[in-house]
Amino acid sequence: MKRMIFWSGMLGLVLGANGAFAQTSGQSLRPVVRPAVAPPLNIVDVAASGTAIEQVMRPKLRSDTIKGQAETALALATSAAGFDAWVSGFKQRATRQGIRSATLDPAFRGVTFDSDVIRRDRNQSEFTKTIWQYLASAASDRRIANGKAALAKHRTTLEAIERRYGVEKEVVVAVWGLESGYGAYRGSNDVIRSLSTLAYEGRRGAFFEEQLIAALKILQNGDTAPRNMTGSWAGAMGHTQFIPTSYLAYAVDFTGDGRRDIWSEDPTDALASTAAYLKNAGWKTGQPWGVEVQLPQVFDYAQANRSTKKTPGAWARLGVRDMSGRKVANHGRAAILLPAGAGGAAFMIFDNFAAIERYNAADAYVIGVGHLSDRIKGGGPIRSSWPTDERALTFAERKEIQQRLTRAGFNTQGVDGRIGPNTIDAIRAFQRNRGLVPDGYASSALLQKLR
Ligand SMILES: [Ca+2]
Repeated sequence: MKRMIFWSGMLGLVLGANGAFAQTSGQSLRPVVRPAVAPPLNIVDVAASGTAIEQVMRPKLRSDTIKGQAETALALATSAAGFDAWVSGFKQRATRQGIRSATLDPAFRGVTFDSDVIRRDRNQSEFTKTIWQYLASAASDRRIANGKAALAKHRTTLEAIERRYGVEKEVVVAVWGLESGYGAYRGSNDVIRSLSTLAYEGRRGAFFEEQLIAALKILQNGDTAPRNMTGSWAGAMGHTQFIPTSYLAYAVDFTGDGRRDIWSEDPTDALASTAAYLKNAGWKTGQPWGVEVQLPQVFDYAQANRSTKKTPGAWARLGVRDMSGRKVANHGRAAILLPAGAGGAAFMIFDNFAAIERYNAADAYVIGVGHLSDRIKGGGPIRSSWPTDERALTFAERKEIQQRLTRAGFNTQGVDGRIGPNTIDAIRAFQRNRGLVPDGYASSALLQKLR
């Protein structure tokens, strides 16, 4: 799962630098991990009441009219009728991929179509959050306090995991906090039922069928039993919400009982699996994910770009300093990230930013994990102000920006509602052309100028 890759994961996509998040209520947690295809992004707001915040990249199918609801109900009834036949066909495909009937039969015993899963898949809210609204939840006082308590409770285990994988315990705890509220919201859906429903009739059938095959391999390995394999409605499992393919690739047995058990109350295997995942993604021990910085009065904003990397010393010569006015320590080459454009906080981000991104590609998620880990470690809040008079753009508005830019001669290479590198480049070109600060930020103010 990676940046600019779209997840499909469980749901959403990455909106790129200007990420806005769509929020779904009552959602479960989501998977995270990067798939060969596109993983979903989702972030769980633990502090609240199991409310998840997700990024949505695609237009959602809405059924908010009575007619739409009736059509949905009819479609779901029709779908349920075809489910058993689909399962029969799927079992043949699974057999050809090495899944034995001794695994398939108990896995599908009593499994029925789950119309609630499809409703959740289709009813993503259009409501979006800005980066500062997202961070207020991701690093709320409550989530910070719960993280400190979780770290204290599992300190010995987390220190052993840190020694084995080289990933700092506060970072592992922060992922845990965002993915499941430190284990409080792991999801109680039957994973085989959810994945087979989504593979059969969801929007990304091929992706979910791949996940279903992976889930059956997990059962065939004997790591857990069919009805004990629970997770989010979209198949993300355990304390740190691994999707099945990521589990197969990265989960570890840290307790030494021979099973990679990420479903139990004991979070040990899940936390070690997260550390193993980050290590595999290139985690560098001791390197920060990022450091909040202040930019000089005169700064070439075209350099605030993920592909422009310099040492902290080189950035310091351009006037980039930490919030105390000092040169940032030399942790390696870094880029400057402006998640809310020139009007908000700036971060000097190191390679570990990209490692967290492998877990979930949304900038806001990565900053959320990183900042929460800093706070759990005792660090202070982000000091810069945010452009709070701005609001999150809707999907339709993001498309309108792309349409208007392209029409004005600044080609976004397509109109898909996602603010990716091509759109950011087009925004910067437009801004330069109009004598504006070329920060590439897609804002409601920018849309006004385009109109
Ligand atoms: Ca184990």
